[in-house]
Amino acid sequence: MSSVKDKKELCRNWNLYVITDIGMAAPRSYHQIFHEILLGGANVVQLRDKTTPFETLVDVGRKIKPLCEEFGATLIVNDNPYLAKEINADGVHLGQEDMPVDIAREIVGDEKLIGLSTHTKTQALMSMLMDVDYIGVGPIFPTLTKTQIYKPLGLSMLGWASKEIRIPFVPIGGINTDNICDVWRIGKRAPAVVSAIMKASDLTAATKSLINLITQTKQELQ
Ligand code: TZP
Ligand code: MG
Repeated sequence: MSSVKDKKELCRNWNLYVITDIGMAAPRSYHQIFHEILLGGANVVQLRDKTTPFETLVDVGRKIKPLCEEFGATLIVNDNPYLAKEINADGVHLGQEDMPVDIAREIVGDEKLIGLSTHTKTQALMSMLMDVDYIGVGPIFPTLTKTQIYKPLGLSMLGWASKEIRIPFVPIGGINTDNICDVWRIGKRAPAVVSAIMKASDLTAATKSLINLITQTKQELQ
């Protein structure tokens, strides 16, 4: 990746942003989780793990990065820019309570993506003044995956974001087969999912079915 334009282009081509949860996907290994998701066709995957030690995640990262490359998928690391740098991931995703964006940028450099979670219109608008490449917007619906500190924003937030937010964004929170078509219709952006894939018995089939629903909705709108 070389320019800001290339990075924006990459984000705009994402089809489904899958976030890992090794607990939900047990007893699979990270290699199995990534392989199943990538076989399902997702072209961006986030390694999200708040408990495994750094060194273990470095070992994991060294195995899954070549796998993502083989499938042409973007690899994002949650929370930790040092881990993103160490395993040469494509980017890091930060929360509002994580390291400030400018410090993360110094660690990862200009070529890598920085994503930022936003939970209010103000946070989403502020992100456009920051050195971030894309934002998460959510939770859109109630979710059990993340301890709720922000109230669900609803689909109306996505209508607003699709008009007002001039950088790539990813709807997140409680998105599943029941609502993903509405999310696409209103937000027109590929959403991020955790439990809709991680809790499925067949991760490949679950990934395919969400991508198919998005593809169908896109076609209906053309
Ligand atoms: N950030 C906002 S909501 C959320 C994160 C990480 C959790 C989304 O998980 P799920 O299972 O797709 O609702
Ligand atoms: Mg975080």
